[in-house]
Amino acid sequence: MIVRALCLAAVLVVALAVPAGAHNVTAGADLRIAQTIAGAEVTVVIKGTSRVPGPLRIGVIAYQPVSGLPVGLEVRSVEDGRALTGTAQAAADPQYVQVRVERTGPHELKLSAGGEVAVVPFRVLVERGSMGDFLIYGGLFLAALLLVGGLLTGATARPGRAMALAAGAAAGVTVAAMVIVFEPQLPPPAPDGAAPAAATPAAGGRPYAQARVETVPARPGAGEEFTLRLDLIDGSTGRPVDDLTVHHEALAHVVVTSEDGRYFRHVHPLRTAPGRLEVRLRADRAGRYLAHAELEREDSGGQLVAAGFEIGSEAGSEIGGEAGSEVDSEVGSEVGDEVGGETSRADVAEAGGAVVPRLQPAAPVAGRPTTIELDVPAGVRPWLGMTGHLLVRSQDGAFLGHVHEMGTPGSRLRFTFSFPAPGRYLAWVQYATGDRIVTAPFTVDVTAAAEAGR
Ligand SMILES: [Cu+2]
Repeated sequence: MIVRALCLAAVLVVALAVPAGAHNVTAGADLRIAQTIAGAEVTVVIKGTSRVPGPLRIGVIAYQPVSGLPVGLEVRSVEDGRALTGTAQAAADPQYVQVRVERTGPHELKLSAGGEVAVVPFRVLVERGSMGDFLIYGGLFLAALLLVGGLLTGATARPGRAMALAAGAAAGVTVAAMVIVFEPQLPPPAPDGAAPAAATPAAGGRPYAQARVETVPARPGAGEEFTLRLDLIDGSTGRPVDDLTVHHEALAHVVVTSEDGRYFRHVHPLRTAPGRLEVRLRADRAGRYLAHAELEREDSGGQLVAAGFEIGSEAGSEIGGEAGSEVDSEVGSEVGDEVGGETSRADVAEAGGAVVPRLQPAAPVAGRPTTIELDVPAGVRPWLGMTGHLLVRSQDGAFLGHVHEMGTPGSRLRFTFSFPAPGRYLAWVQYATGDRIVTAPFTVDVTAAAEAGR
């Protein structure tokens, strides 16, 4: 009977378990989302909360010297429409702004800075007492009650009833003890505010998002600011895809490169409407550019979206001289001459010194792992949840790879990468220091396995 009760309890606990949530703010887990806003790379942090109504703490970490870029915050409960506002100053070590939330469940965080607005949906979750706790305390309470009853009945000399009550007390204690032993192996219950579990989860998961990538204007001029826009549609319903999970601390990671690789930006577009992601960019040279977007739909998996666009030769029409100064003020972006002689300051967050990574083997072979090691200055700090990022593009742009240094920050970054085919690859290592994101470009020539064997 006890076994049956335990089984029932286990089934209930499993049934109530919440599916892996996408944008949840819980007591134990902060929500971190990288955003490219007002030309700056920032990570918005919503600190986990343990009680509602209560304060929600929001901060904006800057990875570039932004000298107190103000970011407007508005937290709105989707259920009752109540909204509260505040302003956070983006900084390397930010002050957290407190916003009071009245309830759990779906919320939206609206961010505004430099004329740009993003809306990040998230859920406030608060832990409920678990089924296990209920059984432990319930069992012990029942046992105590029955024991007292047993003693009283015994005192009034009714041995039959006393025995029955004592047996009940023993059962209560046993349930409590069993739950104490087995509870750690059971999944936790759904917290307050969790999304209702899908009644019929699609077999095999949701389809990949159909992505349409365009620039606004359609053909931006060199030096002109433009918007790179991703519209994501679910092909099976025709509806916008608005269920991207936060992976590596972003809704989407977008890498924009010029065909020759001299232009490189790794940015995190803003969700400006359901299914729409946008990021503002500027490129100083005419030519063909490539955009690669890494994104991940809930219950679908990761996907890579690739698209090309053209930058026209005519300079941005009326913004002319002003554009230059705007680019200069773009959050201390610096580009080194080593990026193939590029002189635009907006192209790369910051170029490392002359980059000479150590390769092992020195002549990488297609299909075999290559170790790429790079010395870095002291004070590297995690960015997007990792110490270092390596992005690799084939020369024609058909291939894009992305791996990480997972270790703790030290004096070097070490990556292992298997180049898929022989040829020349463009590579960029990225890491964050105290006040900037360093981008170190280099090229790698990969030989075929047979050639290497000769
Ligand atoms: Cu990214």
